[in-house]
Amino acid sequence: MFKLPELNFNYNALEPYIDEATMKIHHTKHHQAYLDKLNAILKDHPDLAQKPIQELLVNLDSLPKDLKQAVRSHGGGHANHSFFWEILSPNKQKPNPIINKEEFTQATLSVFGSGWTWAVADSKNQIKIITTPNQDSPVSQGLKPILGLDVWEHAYYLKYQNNRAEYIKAFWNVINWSQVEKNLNDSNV
Ligand code: MN3
Repeated sequence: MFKLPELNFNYNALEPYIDEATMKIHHTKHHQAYLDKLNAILKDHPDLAQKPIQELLVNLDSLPKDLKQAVRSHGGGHANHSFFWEILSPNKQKPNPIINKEEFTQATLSVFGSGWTWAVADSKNQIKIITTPNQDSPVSQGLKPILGLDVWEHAYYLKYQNNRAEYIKAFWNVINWSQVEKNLNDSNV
């Protein structure tokens, strides 16, 4: 069974950039919903349910056909949110210039519908900015996520409504740059 990870900070800790209600609903309702569906899908597959979620996402094609899309969506949702909570911090830190803020911002503004923006490292450890639709994980493309931003409306609508640009600007104040550094140096995808 996959479990909801605890946050390293309180729901109100990212105020005023990300509001308490959004954090609470996002963690306990949205993330939990991906988990509930993932666990339901894998109920009869204990061998798969005990693997790290990244391992399932890296090898989507090796999954039984009837599970592939469901793991992609709900497993991706679980992995992406678990990753996202880790790269947030209430303690303002010095940005790492390895990630181009302007490029990341433009990519985020370009996401049509629901999706994510990522800074990823490719197999040669080159940093790229990409976006993925829905809950697709970069690891399914063989890319290692370094930084990620949830661009689903549930991540910002309560406070920012349609103003995604303000949400992106706010995000830059709550990035856990030491975790970004850790992701960068992590040898695993
Ligand atoms: Mn979300």
